[in-house]
Amino acid sequence: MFAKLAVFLLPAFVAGQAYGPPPGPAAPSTTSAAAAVIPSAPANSGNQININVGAGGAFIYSPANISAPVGSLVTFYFPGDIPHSVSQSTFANPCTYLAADPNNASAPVGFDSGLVTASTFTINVTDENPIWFHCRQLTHCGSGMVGSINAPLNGTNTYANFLAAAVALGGNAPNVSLG
Ligand SMILES: *[C@@H]1O[C@H](CO)[C@@H](O)[C@H](O)[C@H]1NC(C)=O
Ligand SMILES: *[C@@H]1O[C@H](CO)[C@@H](O)[C@H](O)[C@H]1NC(C)=O
Ligand SMILES: *[C@@H]1O[C@H](CO)[C@@H](O)[C@H](O)[C@H]1NC(C)=O
Ligand SMILES: *[C@@H]1O[C@H](CO)[C@@H](O)[C@H](O)[C@H]1NC(C)=O
Ligand SMILES: *[C@@H]1O[C@H](CO)[C@@H](O)[C@H](O)[C@H]1NC(C)=O
Ligand SMILES: [Cu+2]
Repeated sequence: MFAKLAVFLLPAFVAGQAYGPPPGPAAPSTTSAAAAVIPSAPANSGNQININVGAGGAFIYSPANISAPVGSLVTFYFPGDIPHSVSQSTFANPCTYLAADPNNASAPVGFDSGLVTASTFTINVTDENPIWFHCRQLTHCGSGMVGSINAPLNGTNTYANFLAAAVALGGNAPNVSLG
């Protein structure tokens, strides 16, 4: 039931997401050439939820699995010096970027931070549907660098199953070049 529901809702939830550069004055600069790193994510406050990407050199999002009410802003901090990304995928294909469909201009296109360091990237949570994402740096997704927002807590489409599917791909996870 959960699998069918999530697949059915996918176009709607993708269309409902808004994402882009970090909003507001609190976000640190992403353009300083002198600073190779930025601070780790500050504590959550109000509707602002923060996630570290690759903190301490580990190939993980911390936390990797969150719930975020509609209206939340989820900001990813990239405090380390190894390039990582936050790239939207689907439950069915955890390590495959949800790229534009050249045959369907109205098909959903996933968010992608790019492979970056010393940066932040913010997603606006505009509906309750699950959001699945991965790191598209070579080998990272297949080693378990995936995350979810509002994943179902039970049934098939849980974060635990998403993570297990990514790890099962391992070295067979697709390598993409998005330029
Ligand atoms: C995300 O939400 C913030 C605060 O509500 C708003 O300032 C910003 O423009 C939104 N970003 C996008 C890409 O919709
Ligand atoms: C194109 O994508 C839209 C949005 O996901 C979908 O509703 C439509 O059925 C797709 N069209 C084709 C021909 O696949
Ligand atoms: C499954 O999770 C939903 C919330 O996501 C909850 O309402 C429901 O009671 C849970 N069912 C079981 C069997 O744990
Ligand atoms: C994911 O987060 C939910 C709470 O939002 C928690 O109940 C669940 O156990 C977590 N799953 C894993 C695999 O960490
Ligand atoms: C992706 O690249 C990594 C590192 O070069 C390699 O180990 C892996 O086999 C590649 N995966 C595929 C599916 O080509
Ligand atoms: Cu990574």
